Formats: sequence, C-alpha cells, structure tokens
Amino acid sequence: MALFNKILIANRGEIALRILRACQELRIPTVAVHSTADADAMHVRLANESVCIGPAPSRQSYLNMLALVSAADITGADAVHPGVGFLSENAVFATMIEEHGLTFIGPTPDHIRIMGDKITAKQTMISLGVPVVPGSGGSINTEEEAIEAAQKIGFPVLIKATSGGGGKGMKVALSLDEIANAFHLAKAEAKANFGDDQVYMERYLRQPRHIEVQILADHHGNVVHLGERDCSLQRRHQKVWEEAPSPGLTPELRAHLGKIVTQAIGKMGYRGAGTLEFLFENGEFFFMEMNTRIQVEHPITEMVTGIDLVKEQIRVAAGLPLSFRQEDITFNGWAIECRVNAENPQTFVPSPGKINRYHAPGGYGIRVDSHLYQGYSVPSHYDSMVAKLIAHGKTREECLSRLERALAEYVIDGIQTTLPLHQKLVQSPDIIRGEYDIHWLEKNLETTLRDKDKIGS
Ligand code: MV4
Repeated sequence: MALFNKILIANRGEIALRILRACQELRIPTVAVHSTADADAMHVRLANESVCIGPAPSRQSYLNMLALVSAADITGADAVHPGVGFLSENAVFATMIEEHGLTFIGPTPDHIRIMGDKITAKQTMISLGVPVVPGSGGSINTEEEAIEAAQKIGFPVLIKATSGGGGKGMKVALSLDEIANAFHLAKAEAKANFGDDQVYMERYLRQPRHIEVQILADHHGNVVHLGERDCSLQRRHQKVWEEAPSPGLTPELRAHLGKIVTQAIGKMGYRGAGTLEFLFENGEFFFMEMNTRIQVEHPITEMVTGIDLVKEQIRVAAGLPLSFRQEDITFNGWAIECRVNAENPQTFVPSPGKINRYHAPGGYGIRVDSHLYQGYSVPSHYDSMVAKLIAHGKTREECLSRLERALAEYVIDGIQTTLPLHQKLVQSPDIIRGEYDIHWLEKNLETTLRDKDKIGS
C-alpha cells in the first residue's frame, strides 16, 4: 500500500528537519514551508520543494492556515505534518486540511478538540477508568462555588484554566482565606491568555513527578504504549531535561500505567501518536492532560524502544496498521534528552545571532536533533530551542557518563546557549541519584549554576 505522494511539513527548526528525515527514509517527497526569516533554514535546503508562506512573525506565516493550505495546493502535497506547537493541536486547521481532501498527519479534529478542553479531557478519562486528580469536575463560576468546591476537595487546592496549559492561569490556595483571591486571579489570567475565563479546581499535589506515557494507535483498533518519560525537570513550564524510563517508577508501576492508558485509548477510538501526562506522587498516578501531537521529547522513547515514532505517525495516517504489537516492544536501556536553547544560561534571556563555529558531538549512543550549522543565523522571532542532545546507554549510569562526555564535545559559538546548565545538571548529586520532582530545578537553579566555577562566560 502506498503511503503519500508528497508531504508538506507545516513547521520549522529541528522538528521540521526531524519530520523531513522520516519522510526521506520512507521515500516520500517533501515540501518545506518557511517565513522570510527562515529562507536559509536547514529544512528548506534539504526538502524537495519549498514555499515562502509569509513574513517573520508566526501569526503571518507558520500560523497562517490559508497560506499553508495554498502551499499544499500549489505543490500537490497530499498530506500535512503539523509538527509541534504552531497548528499541531488546532482542530480548525485539522478540519481545513481534511476538507481540502488532504490528510492531516495526526488524530481526528474531534479528538484534538476533546483534549484541548481540559475539563472535557478529564471527564473523558474518568469515564474510561483513568485516575485523575480529585477536583471540581466541572467549571467553577462564582466565589461561592469556589469555596464550596475547595471545602469538598480539601486544601491546598489549585485553580486551573479550562483552555489552559503551560501553567498560565494557575493559582494555588493554601487555605479558605486565599480562595477568593486565587479564583479571581486565575480567571483574569485565563481570560488574558486564552480569551476564555473558564476555570476549574483540583487538589494541589505538593511534590509530584511529571510522568507522561507515549501511545500509538492505528485505524484497525491496535493500541500500544511505548513506556513513560520523566519530564519533571522544568523551568517556568519549559522542559529542560527528559528521561526514559523514569528513575521514580518500578516495572510494576510501569506495566500498571501502560495497561490503564492503552485500555482508555482503545475505548476512545483514538488514532495516531499521543501522550498522556500524569502527576505521580506517593505511588499514585493522576491524569492531567493529553497531547494529541508528536512531542519534542519523543527521541528518548525512540532510543529505548527502537521505534521511529514519526514514521509510525505517517504509516498510521495513511491507514496502514502499526508495524508491531505490544508484546513486540522491549525497553532497552536508558535515554536522556537535554534541550539546548539559544539563551544566556544564567538569565535565560534569548540569544539569537550567527553561529560562527559549530561542532556537534557524536559517537556510540549519541543523537543530536538540530537544524544548526556553521554560518546559520538563529532568528529572534521563534522558540529559542536550537538543539536536542540525546544520550542512550545500557544503564542510567552509562547514559549519564555518555551524556557528560557529549556535552563536553559540543561546540556552539557565536551565540549563548544553555549547554553550561546541562553540564552542571549532569554532575549534580540529586540528578545523578534520580531524586527530583517538578520543583527541583527552580529550587536548585542558583546553587546548580553557582556550583564550583562560574559558567556561561
Ligand atoms: C498541578 C500541579 C499540582 N497539583 N496540578 C503545571 C502545568 C500544567 N500543565 C499542570 N501543572 C501542574 N498541575 C495539581 N493538581 C503542579 C503543576 C506544576 C507542574 C506540573 C508538571 C511539571 C512542572 C510543573 C511545575 C509547576 C507546577
């Protein structure tokens, strides 16, 4: 069965390159799209064709649905891969693609919509037997409702935006006298960030880990899970370091979580790649959100399973069955991904500019997903992530030592990057022991950066 004749990649940067590589290996021609600021980008150079879709600001280029559909139309592409961010979880875009007779490489618009609304997502998961954080169930509309719900749930509580994500519009209330304030602040922030002031309430977990499960499902009722990733190391809701498996789980907990998740996804009739995010505390999992796209940190799952997730996404979108079953999947060793951002490693202020020297590390067990090259200029208009350094080892210890040596080899000159932060993290005793939760990085950032000698000079 034929896959696609031509795939348009509706994204930029490292993920556009990642998708392009999968297409090339599947021998599917590619169309790159780019803004005027990305004319010299690596994915544009390597694609079979390219189309300029607008000026630098994302709103006028990578978020311009009509420009993207037109680009697919004039190049004769028959499928669109949305990548991550931008329009990857936009049900309107997915619908528009399908209405133009093209294939959206992702789930159905309905599944995107259900998971985009956090209350509906939680209710759906409850009905499918997935454990969720105890909470209000529906939305909270008045101060009185907020007080009533908080007393039922028990303090501390967390108020979240229904249309939220990324921690915006999230407010903790430790006691009754903080409820009114938290409620109004959360509502105002939700309105400002998402144009929707609806909020709901949950019990606040104090020191959980962020554990997410990767799933794949096809049109034929096959569902598999590919284990978990631990993404607890974040700063301001931006992931910094991810690992698979999680140092906090046992094989029993992993099997239990995998079973719950695959059963739920099967009952939903979901297809494509997806990630279910959980908080994990005191041996218990609580569903938070589901992402209906490929994720930035997918390579660590690929490294421990040997499965190319982007190729599988393309195969599934074309109607082919998954090329393996759950019992064919074995978990092999350990993988860690460091996100390298073009930022000052002390202040995290973006540092765009020209790369005048570039040397990526290599060797056994090292993977670098990056669009950087010597002479390339990192534009200032987009996300500051410029590379993902992924290390794989037979054991976590081997993975850590391999990562440490690769971090020492990596040369990116001309701009500032967060490589020095990762060089500190890989030597941090808590990290080496795998003992960290979602607050570890922000709590330990200063001491981590200060440790031994000054960095980023
Ligand atoms: C929580 C929580 C504690 N308790 N929910 C942050 C982003 C959003 N997707 C969910 N988030 C959280 N939800 C309850 N009931 C703590 C966080 C949270 C967090 C979660 C994952 C990774 C890093 C985090 C950092 C701060 C807060």
